[in-house]
Amino acid sequence: MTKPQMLMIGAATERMLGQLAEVFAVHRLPEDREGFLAQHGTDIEYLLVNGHGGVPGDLMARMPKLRIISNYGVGYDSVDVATAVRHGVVVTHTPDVLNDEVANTAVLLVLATARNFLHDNAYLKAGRWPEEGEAPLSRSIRGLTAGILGLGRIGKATAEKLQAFGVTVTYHGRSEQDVPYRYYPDLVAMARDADILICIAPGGPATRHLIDRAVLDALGPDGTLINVGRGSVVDEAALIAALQEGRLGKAGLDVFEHEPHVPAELMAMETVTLLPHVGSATVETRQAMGDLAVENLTAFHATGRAVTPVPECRGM
Ligand code: NAP
Ligand code: 8YV
Repeated sequence: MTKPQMLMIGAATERMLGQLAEVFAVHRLPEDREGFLAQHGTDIEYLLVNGHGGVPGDLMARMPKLRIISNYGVGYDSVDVATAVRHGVVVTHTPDVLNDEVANTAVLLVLATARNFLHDNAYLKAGRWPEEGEAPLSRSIRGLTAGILGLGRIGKATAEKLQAFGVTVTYHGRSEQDVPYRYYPDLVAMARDADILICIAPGGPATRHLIDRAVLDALGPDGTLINVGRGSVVDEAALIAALQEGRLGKAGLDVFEHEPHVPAELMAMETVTLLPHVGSATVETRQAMGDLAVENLTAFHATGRAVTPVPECRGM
């Protein structure tokens, strides 16, 4: 029997490829996108994308038999869900299995920025310790207040971990939740009262540049911005200006507005700790995410139902 046709855009692990090949005829989108679509576009029913590149609406129009898009990641702002729903295409993602890892990344960024660990590591390796003596003192996080923008699955996991370090948690979102943390309906007010602002909100038009000059100024010269959500939530130009002008103290960033391009101004600043979008990037967590991304495709193939559709596609 011929296998159903599946297209893969972006990276996947060997384990995922092995699992997928058992069920599907797997294609990778080649450089010659037009040539591929002309030859195979009308046969593709299943699509796997990674959360970075996503799938634009115009590509969907070239695949009229498309039934499901499985996103290998929880954030799906790069998938045009409205167009997918209009075409009757189910979109799935990988919630929960990465909460712990991404929360660890957020806490590590909080600690790395406060304690200057990467700077101290470079100081030692450059041979400066014997020459220049002890590295400068850093700051403790005990007793600080962290305001979380986006107290969702990952935000809640981060809040729990921060409490073990003696950090008080507050949060902002569109709605108040039944949680033991103070809710701020106003993001600027939360930033004003916080030492650390942690962004774990999704990307997309609704959250674009929520963290702007006013929020950064409210956080202030002793404040720290941590972003493990999406780069688009932060006005990067405003962030660079605030850091350069000393209106904001420090930043720890895993995500950027135009990945994989990171502004040279951010790279040049010692007060900034940068990671190349590795929040969930461990073997263990990527395995769990990969298994779920594949299961969404195979379960849909076998039963017509996906395991973890995005909220907009529940019931499809
Ligand atoms: P989630 O459970 O859906 O939580 C998202 C939170 O954001 C909710 O608490 C929501 O609260 C808040 N939110 C949504 N829209 C908002 C808006 N317009 N204004 C203010 N708050 C808003 O999602 P999650 O699983 O925790 O994942 C969160 C995000 O983290 C993902 O979408 C992804 O972008 C990012 N992420 C990054 C990495 C990484 O590698 N760095 C890894 C995984 C995920 P309300 O509904 O009350 O507003
Ligand atoms: C991954 C992420 O970088 O899940 C997300 O939303 O940003 C990350 O876990 C990515 O999606 C892996 O493909």
